[in-house]
Amino acid sequence: MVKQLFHVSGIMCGACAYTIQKHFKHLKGVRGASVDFTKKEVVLEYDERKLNQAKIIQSLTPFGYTLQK
Ligand SMILES: [Cu+2]
Repeated sequence: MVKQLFHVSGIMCGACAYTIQKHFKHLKGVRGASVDFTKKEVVLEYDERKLNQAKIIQSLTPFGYTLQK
């Protein structure tokens, strides 16, 4: 299990945070997601055998948010 912090660009408010959190909760391999829109950060706990950074970043692109390490 890996715990990693990403910076999120495009996140503006609580609704964005909710959307992102909901998305990650349903993404296979993610165990935990906590989003802080004031800091524009998301901390993810995920199974590195099922997911990697590239997949995580890609998964959020259709929602209009960009993740950066
Ligand atoms: Cu928003």
